[in-house]
Amino acid sequence: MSIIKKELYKKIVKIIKDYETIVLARHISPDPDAIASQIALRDSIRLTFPEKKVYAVGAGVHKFKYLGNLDKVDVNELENALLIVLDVPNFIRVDGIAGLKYQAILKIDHHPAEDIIGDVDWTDEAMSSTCEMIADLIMNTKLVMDQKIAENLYIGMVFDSDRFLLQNTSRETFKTVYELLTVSNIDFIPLYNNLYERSFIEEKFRAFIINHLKISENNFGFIYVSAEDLKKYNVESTIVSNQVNDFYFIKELICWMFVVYDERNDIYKANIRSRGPVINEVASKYNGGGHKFASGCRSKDYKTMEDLAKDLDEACCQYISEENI
Ligand SMILES: [Mn+2]
Repeated sequence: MSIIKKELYKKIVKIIKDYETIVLARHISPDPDAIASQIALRDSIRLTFPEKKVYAVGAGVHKFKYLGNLDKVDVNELENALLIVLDVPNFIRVDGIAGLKYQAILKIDHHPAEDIIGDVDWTDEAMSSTCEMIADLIMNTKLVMDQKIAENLYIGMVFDSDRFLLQNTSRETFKTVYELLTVSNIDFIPLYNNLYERSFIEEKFRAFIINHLKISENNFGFIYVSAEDLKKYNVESTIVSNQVNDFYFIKELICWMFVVYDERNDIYKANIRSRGPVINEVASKYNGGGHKFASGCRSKDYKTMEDLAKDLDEACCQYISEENI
């Protein structure tokens, strides 16, 4: 381990040690990396420092319940807390901390930096998942690991890297996975049941996307899913973001954008993926964010989605001419 990293890990353990009350938070609409990193680090802190009060906050998601329970706690009543922010770079997307009076922030994240700056800050865009960071941290400090923590970290790493297919999966990622499996000896194959099992309805909905996706001459894919479409298939709007990763390695697609209308919140949500042009810079023009090749955007106005789609198509066009594809 490099000296810089050793120093960083020391600082992380020190700030955790320094606080009696600790609140761990992550982004709204959480995915397995967000929830697993939150629960794994909470459980590890509890095992290492049993006297501390440690809470994982934010709204739970039924289908990720297998990762463990979140804590029902009134954050307004907590004082002098350390806030640990995981897997999210901006305050506006942190779930469950409204009214919390925190003294300091420890941030651990693999998204491009935005407005959250930790008193101890470990932001590394090169990492494939937040769980990869937490796994490496726990294995190289006095923080304690157990079976369940190891399982959660493994699930988060597999999910965010899409089974080690995506950008940012590195030799270091495999090294961390190898070490995690070695020290914990977890049975990892059965974990895929929770992560990848899906209903036949979801598969039918995927067929709907396949049948209705429009692909431009610049290899840009676009689909708009209306509230009526969702009703017809009896699915929630979150199904769209769950499926966007299933469209990698289609020859005719270098970038794709799925837009869904979320009726409950009266908002249009776009999920964008790319295996060519950098897309988060394009999306940021429309207040979107995310990673270089996995991005998203929300707007009350459909026109924003159309404009963003046009810009992405243009980015594809440029990418193709530059790369001579
Ligand atoms: Mn993540």
